[in-house]
Amino acid sequence: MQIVAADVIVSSPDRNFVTLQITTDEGITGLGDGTLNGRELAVASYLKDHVVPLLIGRDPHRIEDAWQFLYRSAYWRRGPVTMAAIAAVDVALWDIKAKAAGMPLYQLLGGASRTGIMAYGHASGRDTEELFDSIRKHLALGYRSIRVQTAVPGINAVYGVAAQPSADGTRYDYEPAQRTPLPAEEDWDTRAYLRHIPSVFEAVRSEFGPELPLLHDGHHRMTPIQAARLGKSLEPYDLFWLEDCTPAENQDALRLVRHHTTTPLAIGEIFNTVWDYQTLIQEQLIDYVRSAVTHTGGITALKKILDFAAQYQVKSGIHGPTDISPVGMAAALHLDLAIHNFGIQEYMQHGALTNEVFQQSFSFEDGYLHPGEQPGLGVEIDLEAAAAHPYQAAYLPFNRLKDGTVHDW
Ligand code: EZ4
Ligand code: CO
Repeated sequence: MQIVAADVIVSSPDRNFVTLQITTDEGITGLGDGTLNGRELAVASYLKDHVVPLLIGRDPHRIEDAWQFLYRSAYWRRGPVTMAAIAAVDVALWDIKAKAAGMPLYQLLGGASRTGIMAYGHASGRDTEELFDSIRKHLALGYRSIRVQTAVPGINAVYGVAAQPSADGTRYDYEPAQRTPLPAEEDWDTRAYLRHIPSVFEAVRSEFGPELPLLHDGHHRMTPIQAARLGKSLEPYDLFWLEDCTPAENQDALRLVRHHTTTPLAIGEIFNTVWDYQTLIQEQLIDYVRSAVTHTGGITALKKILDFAAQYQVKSGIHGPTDISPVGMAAALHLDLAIHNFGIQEYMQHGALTNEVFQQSFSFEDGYLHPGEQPGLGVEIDLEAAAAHPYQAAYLPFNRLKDGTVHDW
């Protein structure tokens, strides 16, 4: 088999997505996700201008070789743009290989290690009542694990809090990228946050009981000692994990947090390679790997990271917000089903327009996801529907402290 074409499709149904479609001379096509929220066109150009010309004529079955070739021949390694582009190629090739084999992709990754994939959803609210409503809605949808984010008194806009239910009554989620010409400015006050959050979890535990797994995302905003204090103060509420408690470019920061708290730690949604995890995994400073298939160079690379993690009892917690396309989500689900050290899968649910562009065969029942039994990933793209929703510039917000200093968002 030979690759005869590779097309980069940038569409914006509910939000922007970068999709790579690889076509072979046998007529089999494969899809890969290269969406990088707020920087989509950089990946599209990387693919179109620098990768697609290298793919034509290659044997699509040689996935490991394609990965090593794209990673090493660029000379400039790592980074979110490069690794998202490599991921798009990698996942499209796995899709082709599995379609050629007539099997769902998870079969080629070793087969199913479980019957279903436990998912967590995003509940949020501006106050306790709104938060409880949101948790109840998620429970009604079948979710058995819930991430909790709330507003903080004294802060105007906080990551992860849906501002209001949508007018048409459909369930809402928090979509951080906004279709604005400039990134929106939000505000932040760590002391106010640290004072408030334990009371939120106390209220949630007393309303919903001890069993429901609860998660929380600190979104990179604390120093190690602040994160240590938060982890410690949340211990009575038995979190499933505390995510991104510090900006983890400095892996050593997690050692301090770890020495102060038994709250499980999850990190890595902005990581790109196994090297970002080296200290964290080897020294068992974290409990869950948060990388997306889309941002770490695809299934080939994330499977290796998770196999490394398994040796240290570190589990998967694959990133699954709406800025991972249905193609990237499907790739995650096949990997989740196959690996032994599965932890949990984030599942935010895409909007109706996105589901028109991407036809999917996965299921979500009783809190558990399954990628389905279609050969390949089980996702097809409707090119006409995609073309009807062209790219729209959108940016993630950023934070400033009260005195105007830019802060991690
Ligand atoms: O803010 O994917 O755990 N999930 C998250 C996400 C990220 C977005 C950024 O594009 O932190 O909501
Ligand atoms: Co996160």
